[in-house]
Amino acid sequence: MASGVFITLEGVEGSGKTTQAASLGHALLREHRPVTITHEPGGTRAGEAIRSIFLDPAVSLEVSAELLLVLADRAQHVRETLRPRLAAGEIVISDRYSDSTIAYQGYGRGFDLKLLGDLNHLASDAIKPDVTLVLDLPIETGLERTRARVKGTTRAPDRFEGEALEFHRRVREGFLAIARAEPDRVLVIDATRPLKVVHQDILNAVTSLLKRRCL
Ligand code: Z5A
Repeated sequence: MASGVFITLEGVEGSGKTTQAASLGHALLREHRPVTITHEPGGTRAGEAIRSIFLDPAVSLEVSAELLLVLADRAQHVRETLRPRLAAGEIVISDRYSDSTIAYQGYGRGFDLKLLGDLNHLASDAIKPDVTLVLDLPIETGLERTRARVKGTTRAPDRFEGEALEFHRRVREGFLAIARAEPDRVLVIDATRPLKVVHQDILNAVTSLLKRRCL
């Protein structure tokens, strides 16, 4: 495979991944670089169908069904979007990827981490991010942000927004544990700071990666 660069943004809910993925994408496009911004669950037609079941609070899902759905989404996303774009030499930015499975289904739901590693390997066709930026903040701050966003709208909380605080705490700890285990790939960014400051840290990390790759 290819000359492309794979960047993932991870973190708990409301940490700013979607906003920062867009700002990073715009900054790289201004430098005339080829960029694809994508997300999980979703990012393909099949993935968007899976996403609507996955997040629907009215759909009751067994935890194993939840896990298999997110892996099916990843298998499609990798083969339909990620691998071809990377093979074409693009910079691909994904809002969530396989570390979310370790954090949510592993640390959050309690699935065996070794089993998840093997399943992630299968679903991702062994495609690993070149760099992962974990946007870290207290879960209360993230949940406040997402609540403020839906205030005054008719949107109901999704299946994950309705989970107990303890679940979200375990997920945050999961992301931090992944970062401790893989310091060469994963960078933790303090996401409590203003948008522009967080953006600058992300851009610095990506710029230094592109320089190392002579891109
Ligand atoms: N999931 C899983 O269980 N297993 C998996 O393997 C995968 C996913 C891949 C996807 O939900 C759910 O799927 C997710 C985990 C699970 N559920 N949870 N939790 P999603 O895609 O709908 O939601 P999300 O990924 O959690 O994203 P989010 O809630 O939209 O948050 P975000 O993308 O991190 O943040 P944002 O939308 O950019 O910002 C949220 C608000 O905060 C918004 O109003 C911003 O303007 C504001 N914001 C952002 N940054 C700042 C700063 N720095 N200061 C102030 N305000 C800010």
